[in-house]
Amino acid sequence: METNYSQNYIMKKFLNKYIFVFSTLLLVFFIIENSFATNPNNYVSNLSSKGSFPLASNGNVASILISDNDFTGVIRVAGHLQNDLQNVTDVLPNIYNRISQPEDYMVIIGTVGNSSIIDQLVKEGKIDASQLEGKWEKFTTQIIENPLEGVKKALVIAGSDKRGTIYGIYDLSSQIGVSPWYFWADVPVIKQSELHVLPGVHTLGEPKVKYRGFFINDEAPALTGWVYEKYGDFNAQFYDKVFELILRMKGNYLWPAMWPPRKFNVDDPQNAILANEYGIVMGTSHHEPLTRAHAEWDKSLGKWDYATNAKGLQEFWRGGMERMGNKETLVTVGMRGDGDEALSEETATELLETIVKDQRKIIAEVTGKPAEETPQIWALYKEVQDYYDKGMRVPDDVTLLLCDDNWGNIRKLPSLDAKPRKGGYGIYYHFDYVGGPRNYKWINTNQIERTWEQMHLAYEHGADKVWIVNVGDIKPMEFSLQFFLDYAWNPENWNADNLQDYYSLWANDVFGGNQTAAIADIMKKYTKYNARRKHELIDASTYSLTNYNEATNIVEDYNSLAKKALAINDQLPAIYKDAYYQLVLFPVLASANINELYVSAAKNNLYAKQGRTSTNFYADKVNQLFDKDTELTNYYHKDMANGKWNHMMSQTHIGYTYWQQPNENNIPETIKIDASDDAEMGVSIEGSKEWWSGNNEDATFPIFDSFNDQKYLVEIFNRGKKSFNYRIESTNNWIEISEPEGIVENNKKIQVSINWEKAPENTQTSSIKVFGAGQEIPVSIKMNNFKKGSIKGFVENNGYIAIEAKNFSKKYEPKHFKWKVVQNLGKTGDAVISLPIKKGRIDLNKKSPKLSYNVNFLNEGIVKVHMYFSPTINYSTREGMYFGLSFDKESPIKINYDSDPTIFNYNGKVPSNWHSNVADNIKIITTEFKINEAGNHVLNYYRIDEGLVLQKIIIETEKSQLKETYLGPPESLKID
Ligand code: REL
Repeated sequence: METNYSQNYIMKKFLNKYIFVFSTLLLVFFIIENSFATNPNNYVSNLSSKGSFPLASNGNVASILISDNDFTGVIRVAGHLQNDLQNVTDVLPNIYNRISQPEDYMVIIGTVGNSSIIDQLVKEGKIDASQLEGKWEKFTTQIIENPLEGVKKALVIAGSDKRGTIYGIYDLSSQIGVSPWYFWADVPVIKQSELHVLPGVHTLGEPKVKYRGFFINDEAPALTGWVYEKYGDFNAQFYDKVFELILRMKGNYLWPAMWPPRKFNVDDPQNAILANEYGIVMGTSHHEPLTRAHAEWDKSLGKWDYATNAKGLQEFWRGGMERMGNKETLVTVGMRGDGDEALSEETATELLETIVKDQRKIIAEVTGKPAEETPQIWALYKEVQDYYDKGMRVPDDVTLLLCDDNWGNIRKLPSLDAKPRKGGYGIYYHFDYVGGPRNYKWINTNQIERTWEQMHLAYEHGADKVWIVNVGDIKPMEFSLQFFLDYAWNPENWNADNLQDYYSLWANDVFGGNQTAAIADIMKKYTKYNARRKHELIDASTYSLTNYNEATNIVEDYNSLAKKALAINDQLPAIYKDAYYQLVLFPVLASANINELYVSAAKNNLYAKQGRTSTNFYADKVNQLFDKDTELTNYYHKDMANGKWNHMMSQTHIGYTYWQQPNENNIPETIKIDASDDAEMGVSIEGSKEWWSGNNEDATFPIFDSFNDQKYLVEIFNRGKKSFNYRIESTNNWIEISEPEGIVENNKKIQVSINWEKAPENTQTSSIKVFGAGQEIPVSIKMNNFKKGSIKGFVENNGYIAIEAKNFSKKYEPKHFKWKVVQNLGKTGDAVISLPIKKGRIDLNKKSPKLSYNVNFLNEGIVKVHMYFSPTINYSTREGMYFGLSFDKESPIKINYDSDPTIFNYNGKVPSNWHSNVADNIKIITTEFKINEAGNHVLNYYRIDEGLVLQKIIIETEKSQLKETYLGPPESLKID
């Protein structure tokens, strides 16, 4: 019986702990036999059971047998298993190349067709080679009785090819508790003395995406500083660690670091040899053809210009191919300008076609094989996509590497009915980027939900040949990267319904079951908060200080997350603390800190204008938070893991003024004021940038209504050095004031609300008066005490209705269609997508898939419906991207999400609003409707095209009442 499951390793580990506990119970009841059959994901237990294999038991660890004619890389990785077993059990198992000393229990490792031992087992019918032959990267791990003379039982790990066997070995390592991140994130190995492998054929099958890997890029100052200190250079000692990491995560592909002066093949000739030995498929980035690093092009070779220097370039590329030899490589073809530049102002299609033709000629000549026998990619990156759009084609065997917009939004996908191509399609994606609108390379700002959603789209459109992601310095992208590779192994494992489990699976795996749910929650929230806006783009003006409490909420949310993260840290066993700091705590603390830094700077600037005494406090606070950023970094560099990761967080990140990073962190500008010696009162109110002191203009709160039961803040502040007494009086007894009198030292926030029981019905106006330091400042109040009556749905409030996409009142799903809530996707709540993707565009009519939102309007008139979508790019080969909207029973109107004109910028062809869309991480589409009557209505949202990700809806009912904020107002009250 084959237990053929295809979850990646992380799936297998989650229940490990519980399974052990559970199985112990079962053992007590003597029904151990079946205890693991229900969970195919774990095949190593701490308990022996019927038919199990004693990998480690009673102080013995089974010896490893691997034939010496197997791949050197497989033999090397078997050595890693030997070390892993020692790290777990404290016993170093023996490793043999031939069966000179048979033992009762042995681990036999080998590659079908490359291992005399495995081939003998196949010949004798002891293992079934048909499960492996001709397969890509597959392994089987199973127990064989009497495999060889003198051996009672063996655990046989057999691979279909080099990587298949290597994955089999590392899979066993992960089963015994060695994380792929044991080195790169100091995830501890937990000691175990009893390790028993369960019967059955354990396999992950074949991966669904053929080449899966990452690009080390933008690698200075962080990674470079670290590498220079620890290894001297980007040499084979460094890459050894990178290759191992890739393979432990079951990836197979790498674009190496290439920022000049780095040249993978030249810096250390062992680099490429080692990669090949490990079975790592090497490539070069999108603009480095025929395996040549960009930095290898020397001015003495002439101009990087095919029109004038074809010969020089051809020789250069020929050298690359000669050096490559038989090493497994995906060869980049095509050409861009010198470095990461466009080739020419115009789209030189004909020239580029000639270039690719000539490159293929070189490939064929040097390899001595037809060009199509060497795997190649052509990256449609930035302006290159335009060549393709204008009709340029490359031979069918070349993989078309489609790209995102550098901000995680895929720019092009094959049409759903595209004819199959031999080379297929791949995706080049980004978790880190250097370029406009801003570099983002400091800490992780990626949500796995968006990665899932975009790569799911890609997979559904048939882009499954290559998935490669730009990970910058590797750290601190650990979590996102592991998700990317896990998802690439089998995109069918993860869907909108189970995606949230990834957090707990990961947390459980890394932290050994300690605080799993709490850590999962932190990961989920910090990535969500960080994805709202890259830190590099945040400044003092990002969040509103006055509207909807936005800036305060942002700081409070981050700080409460930081508090929880610190509390978890206190509870964690000491051995996990280094891993926890780098994977969880640092990104949370540093992100919370930088957000508070900018909000404090904003307060300082505003308060200076208002002459508040506390202006200087916020100037000092900015200084403290700026220093704290350095402290957090210093801990990462100097204390964490005894200084192992020095330099890794040295990326500058505070005080950007344009797309390129500042040379050093620059503290935001602050102002100090000299407050008057006496007390002087000032007043500000929520929802207004104004402030009042001795002037007679009216202050007016936003409207209070009985449904939303708002509580607005009035802030009394001191403009002088002496404190003063204040008093607030209200004209009516239905106005409630949280602290009607007291003393103001600096600032005092007082809450004003309405007692709806006492308040008269319908609309009323009233006021309060604030007295202090010899002044008297009135604040007007307008309130609506509605009768509940027949109101249904989201209720209008101060000129708007705000709705989170997932809170629809009803959904309509015709046969084959589904609306899916993707939890945690988006800036404030969850997002909604329409599935299946494969159904593509459908006609719009009243029977189309529909989400309905009940709303209630206070008045008739024109309303603006603002639909907040994730900033998806129209990746499709057809015109436009459409959805439908209607109110009530009206026929839906068709709206083009992609109606903004296309422009060309440094990123190639993008929508004209691309800059603000990616910076704000939202694309808002606004449509006007006329509402003929106040009261209950239904807003309907229809699918036309697949691929749109709806996060939120804001209906603006009264012009200029909707206040400016970064995230939009919080969700309105809903009456069911
Ligand atoms: O993110 C990218 O793909 C590009 O910025 C880089 O590949 C780029 O070429 C850069 O590192 C330097 O040349």
